[in-house]
Amino acid sequence: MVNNQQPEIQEHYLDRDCTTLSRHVLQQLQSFSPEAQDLSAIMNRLALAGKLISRRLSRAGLVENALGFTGEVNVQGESVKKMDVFANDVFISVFKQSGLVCRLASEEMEKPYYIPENCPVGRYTLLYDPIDGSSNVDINLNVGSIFSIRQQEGDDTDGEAKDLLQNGHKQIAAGYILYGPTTVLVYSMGHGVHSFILDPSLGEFILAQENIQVPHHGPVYSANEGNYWQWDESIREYIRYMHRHEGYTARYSGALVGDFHRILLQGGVFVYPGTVKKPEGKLRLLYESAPLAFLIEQAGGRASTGTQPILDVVPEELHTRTPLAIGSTEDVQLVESFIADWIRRKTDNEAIAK
Ligand code: AHM
Ligand code: MG
Repeated sequence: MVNNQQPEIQEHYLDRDCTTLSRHVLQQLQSFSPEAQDLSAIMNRLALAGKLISRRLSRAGLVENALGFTGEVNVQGESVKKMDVFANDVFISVFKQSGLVCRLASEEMEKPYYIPENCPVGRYTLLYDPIDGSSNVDINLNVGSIFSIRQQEGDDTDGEAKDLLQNGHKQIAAGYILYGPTTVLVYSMGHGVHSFILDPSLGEFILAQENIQVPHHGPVYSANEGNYWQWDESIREYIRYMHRHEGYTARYSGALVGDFHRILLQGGVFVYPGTVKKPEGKLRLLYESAPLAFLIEQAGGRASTGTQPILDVVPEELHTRTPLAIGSTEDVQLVESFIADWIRRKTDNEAIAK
């Protein structure tokens, strides 16, 4: 029986269900130019990669060879998980024949993957972290994929991808896919931040929220306090300040994408500073920090190394790491103020000692 009771409500839901990712991208770009068509097609491919990874994760405990380690160590010196390899290969398979990209650079590969000569080559480069938070995979907790799109500059005939060693303002688009109770894709092309939820019955990412704005301040701070004695004094002072003041609460999931998503929607700050063992921290600029910095700035927030905006950092090499403080403007500024204060005191003390 047809329900004619509330046609406007029905129309609203149908409209929402029809706002798929690719339609949204074209609306955002307000154009059907070849560039807009390419970017829309890239987002579609990213959505396909997200669906394939989401499907694998949802059945990981039931299929052979989905969980656990491969026994290999990656370029970062980290043990590789089978899911890292699977997800890395998914992005390559999805883009190899697409004619949209010329290279794919991943956290899991020492050098970029160049599209072979017998395949159509596009003008864009995809940079990605196939599985972010992979320590969560084997225990059925949320993980994510992070992506960033840049245009190739120059011909890169030596295969060194030197044009990728530029700051984060060069990103054309960035986003992530969060594999949680639902699979969520969040992206920005420099016109706001928008989220989509995968509707498994349709196999489509459907618009959930448009123009997300991060609150100016939030209660959450997200840091691995297990590193407390590895941090320098400025960060320890900051954490002690958070302990002593009311209105703050800690949340840390072990997957940056999950922690970031919470902060994007509810406010707060994620902090991964340098440690004694890793003075530049753990997070990779091109695959993790810069794409999320692009998103948070689009959402009205802030991303910093503690002393410099993340988007201004020029990497020395493809796998350069940076300390990261990201989230609500006020909360990131608080972290920066502790670092600035500590640098000032150190400089003063050094001057006195001379
Ligand atoms: P990964 O991409 O190899 O999983 O590493 C990045 C992850 C982030 O998702 C997370 O915030 C961080 O590493 C956790 O590291 P730690 O266990 O040192 O707190
Ligand atoms: Mg990773």
